[in-house]
Amino acid sequence: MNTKLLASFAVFVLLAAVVSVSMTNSAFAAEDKKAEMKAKKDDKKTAIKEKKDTKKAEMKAKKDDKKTAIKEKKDTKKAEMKAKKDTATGQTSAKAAPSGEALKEVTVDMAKGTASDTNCGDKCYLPSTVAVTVGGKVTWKNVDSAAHTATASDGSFDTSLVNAGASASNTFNTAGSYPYMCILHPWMKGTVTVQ
Ligand SMILES: [Cu+2]
Repeated sequence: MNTKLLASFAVFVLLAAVVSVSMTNSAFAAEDKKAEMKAKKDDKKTAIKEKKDTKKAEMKAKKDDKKTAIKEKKDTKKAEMKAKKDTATGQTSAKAAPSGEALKEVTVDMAKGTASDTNCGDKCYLPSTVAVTVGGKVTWKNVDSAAHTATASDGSFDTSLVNAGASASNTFNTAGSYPYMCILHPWMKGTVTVQ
């Protein structure tokens, strides 16, 4: 009887020991798992932060690029506006001093050598400024060896190509000042005043 009780007690103790060891083990395992999870979480956090920082830097770089592009565009526009203003001023002074009386018909020579002489100035078209009455006619006579055009800056008239030795005319029915140029040799410039 006593032996049986002792044996039962021994079995109980053994069982308790086994259970306790296994619980301790599993507690350690849980601890390990926790630590691992934390490490993983930290890694993830770091990765996310790094990604965010990279994204931020990229966005900033993009923004800076955009700013530079906008500034460059603005500068170009400014320069264009200034050039336009300068041209307008030049036209006004030409208008203020018209050369000669308005005629019903005028002939303008497309002068010799103007295809290569970029400095022909007011001697590209001869004369470079002419005045006609409303309804008047201007005839361009090409006395050069190269083809030329007389093309209005505002697109209101265009002789198109006038070959060497040929002529082309345009009738002006609306009063105003009509600056024109040669589309092949843009340094050739003239003005027709209609009054
Ligand atoms: Cu020309």
